Amino acid sequence: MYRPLGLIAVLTAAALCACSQKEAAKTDSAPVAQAGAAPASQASFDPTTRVAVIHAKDFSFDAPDSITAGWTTFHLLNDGPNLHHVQLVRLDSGKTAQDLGDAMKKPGPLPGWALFAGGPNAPSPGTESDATLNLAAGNYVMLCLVDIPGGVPHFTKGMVRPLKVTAAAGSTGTEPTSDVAISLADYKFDVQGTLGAGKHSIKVQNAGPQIHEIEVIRLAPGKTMKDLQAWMQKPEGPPPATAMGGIDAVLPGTTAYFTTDLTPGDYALLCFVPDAKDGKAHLEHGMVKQFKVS
Ligand SMILES: [Cu+2]
Repeated sequence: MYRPLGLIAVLTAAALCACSQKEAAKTDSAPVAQAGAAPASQASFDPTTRVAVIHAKDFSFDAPDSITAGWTTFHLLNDGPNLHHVQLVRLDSGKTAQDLGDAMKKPGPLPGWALFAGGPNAPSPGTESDATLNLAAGNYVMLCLVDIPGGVPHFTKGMVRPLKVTAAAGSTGTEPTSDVAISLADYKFDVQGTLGAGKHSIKVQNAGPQIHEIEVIRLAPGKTMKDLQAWMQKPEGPPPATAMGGIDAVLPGTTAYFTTDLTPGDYALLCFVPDAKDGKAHLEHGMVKQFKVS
């Protein structure tokens, strides 16, 4: 296991956050705004539908404390104002979130007891994403690795929360059906099926050998990947793309599902996971797939 967390955070945030310096400034006054805002978000887990609802905001998760093992759909609502996601990490060997935090402060690979288990990838503020995962029983932690504003990962500001997955007494859910399959490999997205306009259920398989993620972005009208890359180098002004979710980093051999609703426009699939060998984001190794929806 490698140590991709910081870089994922930097790149994901730089590339996808709908926040600029303006947003960062706004964040300072967020507690005031939130004081008069609508009732608190409601997290839940319904063992019948096997849907877990998670709300993310600056800087906390509202989420169920426990779910049962099996296929579960994680529905993430980003209440903003910044970009957030849910990276699930399974903690084996009795390790805790505190142990993980300590391990992440040290250089070098993450210990083998910390297993990347996916999660709903980042939707732009005010939007939603989902991920359907088949989780084994165990102790997990939910993290937000986004580090805007200020370059400090959100998990260090409170976006870290334990999730207990208990052995299922009843239903372990059903594996979703899909109309599009995307295989993740070093370093490409192999799409089977058609990413046309409309709703899709997408099956994601990590064919390895490294961990990978998938994030769907929609380019703003008239913007190109070159604009996005330039903006990533120097994030000034509004981002030239919006974030539409996907599946957070998963181990090789993992199958997960997400849904998306595509409208005409220019899109890209991206993997920001830093490479095991040189630390560069996988997208710099070519793990970018652009497509057009007409
Ligand atoms: Cu966050």
